[in-house]
Amino acid sequence: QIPEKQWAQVVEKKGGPPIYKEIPVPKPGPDEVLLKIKYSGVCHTDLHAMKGDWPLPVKMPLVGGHEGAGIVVAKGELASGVEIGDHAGIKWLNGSCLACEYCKTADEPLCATPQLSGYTVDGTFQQYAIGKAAHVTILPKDLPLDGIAPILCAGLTVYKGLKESNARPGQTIAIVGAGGGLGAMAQQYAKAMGLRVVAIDGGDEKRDVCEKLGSEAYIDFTKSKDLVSDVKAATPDGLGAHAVILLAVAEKPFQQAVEYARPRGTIVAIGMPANAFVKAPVFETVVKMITIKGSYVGNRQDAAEAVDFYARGLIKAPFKTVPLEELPRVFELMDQGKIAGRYVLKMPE
Ligand code: 8ID
Ligand code: ZN
Ligand code: ZN
Repeated sequence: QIPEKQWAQVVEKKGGPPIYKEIPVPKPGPDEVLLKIKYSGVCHTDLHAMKGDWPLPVKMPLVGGHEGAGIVVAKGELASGVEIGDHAGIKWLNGSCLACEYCKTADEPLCATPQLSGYTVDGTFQQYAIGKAAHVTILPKDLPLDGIAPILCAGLTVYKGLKESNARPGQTIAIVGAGGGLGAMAQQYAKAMGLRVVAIDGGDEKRDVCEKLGSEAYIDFTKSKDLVSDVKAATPDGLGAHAVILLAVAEKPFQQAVEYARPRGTIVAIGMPANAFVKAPVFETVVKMITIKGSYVGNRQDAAEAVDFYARGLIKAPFKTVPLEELPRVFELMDQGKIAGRYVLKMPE
């Protein structure tokens, strides 16, 4: 039985805070499904959305969240490929036009008219959330919905970013922001792909997490006197990383990475600090033949593959579970850079 009202975290004005209150349960349109969300991860993107950090208009009032795992409880008459009772996930790309060049070539995150969960449409910080049937990720029923929630953005995004880095098994990848939500996942996917990991983050709690996740070296950016030479020294031949994955919510690493990437190295920008620029010295970029690129979530197949890595037991990133009510506290910790791994919100029953 689907109720009329439900609990949600609603951001009513730019800057927040989120208000825990009762709102109506939405009704799915013809091409949509309604999920009873069980768990939702909290991504730093949700904090950027509340703050209005990006040059992309955000819906207000807003129910954030885009790592929602739950059960399909209703569907529109055109919603195919997904059945009531299925376990499914709502990710950042809630929907796309399915007709443009990008959608037709499986580059749907680049669609010019997307619906973005917890940004341009309401997301998963509520008990019942809507997703386009074509874009929800079907989840195997034997997997725990709390553990799998962070795969829907963090896991998917770093998995895609690692593919975009072109790093090969045996090569070294530097992960910047390695102790955060995306970073913890990145270490696990990198390891599963046979890469060697140099983790960069700040503080001893992040060090513990990175060591447990199998990084070969941890470099503390708050303590290192020469980050560039420390990263290079941590690679087996001292030449630097074959690829760098930038996940930090700070501008400096985006300007520094070219210095510790090895010749022919690839730098993948994924983190999106407000008002930041990727800046690199032209001389070094040229003579080292460096590639600098962005990577933005992943397509539907990437999502299925990212889930499959999890299903095979290869991904064990740390997370803490708290009730939906505690979102404001999670945002505070996140703002202070104090979260090692991910927080996952449990919806009220
Ligand atoms: O598709 C995409 N490109 C995409 C998808 C999902 C998320 C992009 N993102 C973006 C988010 O919007 C955010 O900007 O990736 C960024 C990281 O998201 P997150 O992992 O959810 O954030 P977090 O858990 O707060 O982790 C950030 C980590 O960066 C570290 C912090 O200590 C934290 O562990 N960090 C910072 I802040 N400054 C650093 C520095 N200078 C740093 N680590 C190393 N060097
Ligand atoms: Zn996200
Ligand atoms: Zn499109």
